[in-house]
Amino acid sequence: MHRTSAIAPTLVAVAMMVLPAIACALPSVSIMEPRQGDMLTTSDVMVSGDASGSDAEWRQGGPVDFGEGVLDGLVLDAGRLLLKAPFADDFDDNSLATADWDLYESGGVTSVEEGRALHQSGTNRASDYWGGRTLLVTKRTVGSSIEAYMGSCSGTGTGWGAALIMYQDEANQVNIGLNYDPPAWGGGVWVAYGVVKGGVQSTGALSLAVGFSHTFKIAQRAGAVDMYLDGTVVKTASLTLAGANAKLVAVTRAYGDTVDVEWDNVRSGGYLPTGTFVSEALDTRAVDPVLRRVDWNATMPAGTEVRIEVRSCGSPDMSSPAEWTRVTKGQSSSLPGALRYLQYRATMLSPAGLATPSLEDVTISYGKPVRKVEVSLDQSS
Ligand SMILES: [Ca+2]
Ligand SMILES: [Ca+2]
Repeated sequence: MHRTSAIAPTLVAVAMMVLPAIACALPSVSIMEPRQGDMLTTSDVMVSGDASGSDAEWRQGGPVDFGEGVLDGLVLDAGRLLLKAPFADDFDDNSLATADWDLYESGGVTSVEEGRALHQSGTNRASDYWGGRTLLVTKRTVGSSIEAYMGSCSGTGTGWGAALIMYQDEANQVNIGLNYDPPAWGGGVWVAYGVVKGGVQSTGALSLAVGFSHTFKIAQRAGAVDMYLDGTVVKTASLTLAGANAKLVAVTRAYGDTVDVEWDNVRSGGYLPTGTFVSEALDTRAVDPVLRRVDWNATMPAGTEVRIEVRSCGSPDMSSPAEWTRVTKGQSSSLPGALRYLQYRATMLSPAGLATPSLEDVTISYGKPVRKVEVSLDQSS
């Protein structure tokens, strides 16, 4: 120890517990006759009291926390995690997903994803009814149901329409949508359906369309297919469609007719059988945190499940982490040992796909033992 100043400066000794944050039982730190430039040795610093560390809680939930993790097969909806539908497209990125859709266009009518929606529009340059069609077909089966929102539908000429189709093959399919006929053929825009069962087709008008924004849905149940308009069954057909996919179609009747349809929020019924969420890594700011309790809030309809696992790692990039360890809800004993950075993984299950669990939040409580006390000398006063 060396002392170079003849007059002892006024020192304010500030004891700081850097690891961990302030505990309820603060140890006291005394600096014995400090001088500017002093090297502190253990004989100068005495720690007394109970340096017992502190407890902390990592609570995760809502769009921000869940938005910082990695979702696979799940969606973040109103701050909760849910299983995804087997097929869904909100057309929000202005780029048609060619991995999901096959596009068929003819006669000058095109399908373009723009403005967070799908637009099917154009002018018939062919001479037959289907000449001006545009078809967009999912490459996936669509589960028990398919629905789509029609934001608008309009056209000019002798006839035009747009429909959602649940499609098994040319001989077996069901559609519902809007269809315009000129006055001589009934007049007005109608909600119309079409059923092809074993190659036999039946079609009909259900009601005059009130406005041109509607949600259409086609849903299967045992031996029957229900057609919905804005959430209400308006027609039922007795048939079964196997491995069906969905088509969105816009048609015009004759050369020069135009059609302009906006589709959005295509969604298949049911849910994926499984999905996972991996959280960001939490820096506990403790060398060896102690897990105290893991808890969460979830809704689990019959046939669904939520599993939570935790792991930790000594580095923030979670390279070479400890193994995932599954924990039970509210578990507060026999928890795994932890390193500085904590992470959890939620696995959501719905084997039959009929309902989705909902994960609202996850809370991990942990203790931070004292391993180090840092002291600084503030000589400013
Ligand atoms: Ca897209
Ligand atoms: Ca959209």
